[in-house]
Amino acid sequence: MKNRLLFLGPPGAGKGTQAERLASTQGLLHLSTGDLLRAEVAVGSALGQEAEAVMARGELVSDALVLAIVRQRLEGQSAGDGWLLDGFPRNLAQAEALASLLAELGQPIELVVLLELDDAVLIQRLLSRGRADDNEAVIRHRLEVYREQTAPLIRYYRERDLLQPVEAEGSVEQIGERITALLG
Ligand code: B4P
Repeated sequence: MKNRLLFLGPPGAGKGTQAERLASTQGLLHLSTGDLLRAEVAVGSALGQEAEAVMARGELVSDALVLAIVRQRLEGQSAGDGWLLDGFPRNLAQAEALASLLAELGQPIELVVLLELDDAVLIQRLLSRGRADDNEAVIRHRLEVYREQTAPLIRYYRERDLLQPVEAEGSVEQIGERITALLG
């Protein structure tokens, strides 16, 4: 059973929703850089203060900051434990840094799940969620940032034979079953 996983997809595709579900059924560490950053904002740490305005604009927080958070969490894991990265990496620099970190830890990625969904449905889902960064102008900007910076990772992981696309339309359970079927 594959247990070192990465979830990729546009904002609102349901990465967080599916990652939480799968991590709990499979006993994996769920690492959401979005959730970790929001937690820093909530406690008002120096890191959170730096991230808050960037997130409110729908842009990406600096690579160095996100990498420091991920490194700290993954270093504590033993090889057999398993983890699920959700919302990270978000650009090629983060993907390269992650590859070096995982090589250092001897814990390579086993599967990259790409959640695919039409823009109109994404926008509707995010508008009904109503988080601080979920107004229409910011959502559109997050989609542009995704296309420019994150979408190149689709090719990056396809070339490494790790990518599996999943249709992210349907009920949470249906999508969950599609993902579980890929774990082997
Ligand atoms: P994230 O927290 O990663 O959030 P997201 O991409 O907007 O949402 P996700 O795809 O997880 O959707 P969800 O399950 O919640 O990023 C937020 C910000 O943090 C970024 O813009 C950036 O500023 C910063 N950030 C994060 N990681 C970073 C990194 N690595 N580098 C730099 N910056 C970073 O689902 C969305 C909604 O749809 C929910 O309301 C959910 O209930 C609903 N939903 C889910 N599945 C559904 C289904 N099947 N049917 C109907 N509704 C569904």
